Amino acid sequence: MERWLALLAGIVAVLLGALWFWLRGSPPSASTTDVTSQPRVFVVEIRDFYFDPPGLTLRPGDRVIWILKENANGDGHTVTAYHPSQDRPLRIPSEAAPWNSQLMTTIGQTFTQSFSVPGVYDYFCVPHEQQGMVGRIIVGEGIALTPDERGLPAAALSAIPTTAELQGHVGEAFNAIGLLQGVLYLAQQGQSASAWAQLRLLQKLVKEGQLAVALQQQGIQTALESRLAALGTLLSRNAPLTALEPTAAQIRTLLGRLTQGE
Ligand SMILES: [Cu+2]
Repeated sequence: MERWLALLAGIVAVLLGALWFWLRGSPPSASTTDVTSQPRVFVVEIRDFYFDPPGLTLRPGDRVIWILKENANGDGHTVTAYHPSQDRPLRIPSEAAPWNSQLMTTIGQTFTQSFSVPGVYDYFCVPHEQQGMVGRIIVGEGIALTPDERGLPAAALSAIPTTAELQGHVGEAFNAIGLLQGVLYLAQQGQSASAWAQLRLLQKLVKEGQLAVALQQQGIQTALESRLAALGTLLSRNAPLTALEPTAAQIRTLLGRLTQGE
């Protein structure tokens, strides 16, 4: 009889635990998997006439999704690797395959690229390369970074983040912006467990390393952490994108303070 009571008590405890998770709204998978090793989703917004963020530092396996956000002139934008196949000098690892999104003209249109070969990747927008619409992605750690800037127009040279910037707190702030935009994208796609896991990565990023130091120097680390917690609360309630956006914009503004005037 006592064994049955113990079993019953065990079942009740499990059910209460499940109920607690359900009420809290946080997917159990997100709290049990190791969020630091899974592939991440970075979103780069395509605007008139720049990529936001203009640089990222990835681990092999990470995914980048570019989303067309602005097209005021109607001439569209592209996401195109610097490669001889595009009549440009080779500015991606020689073993990596080149890519070209073709002209994107519909707001909300996306282009996705996963990165596995370590190295430095430079890309540009075909119609607006001469206006400095370019970006740089570093994949992997401990890469010999000897940026050879031959073959870039002057406007592109002044707009492209340097490899030193990308490996410092500016690069970490760019990564945080890309991850934040990725959180919104995942939430919008209904992938709430992934959005939640990625938000935790973001929270970890602002607590550690060069980004944490830079935020402390600006006196905005606590404010940023509180906004991230607020975003987490909204996510756990499955709030619609329109409800997430104001908080995300506040986070974006705080992170932007670290990337200006560099
Ligand atoms: Cu463009």
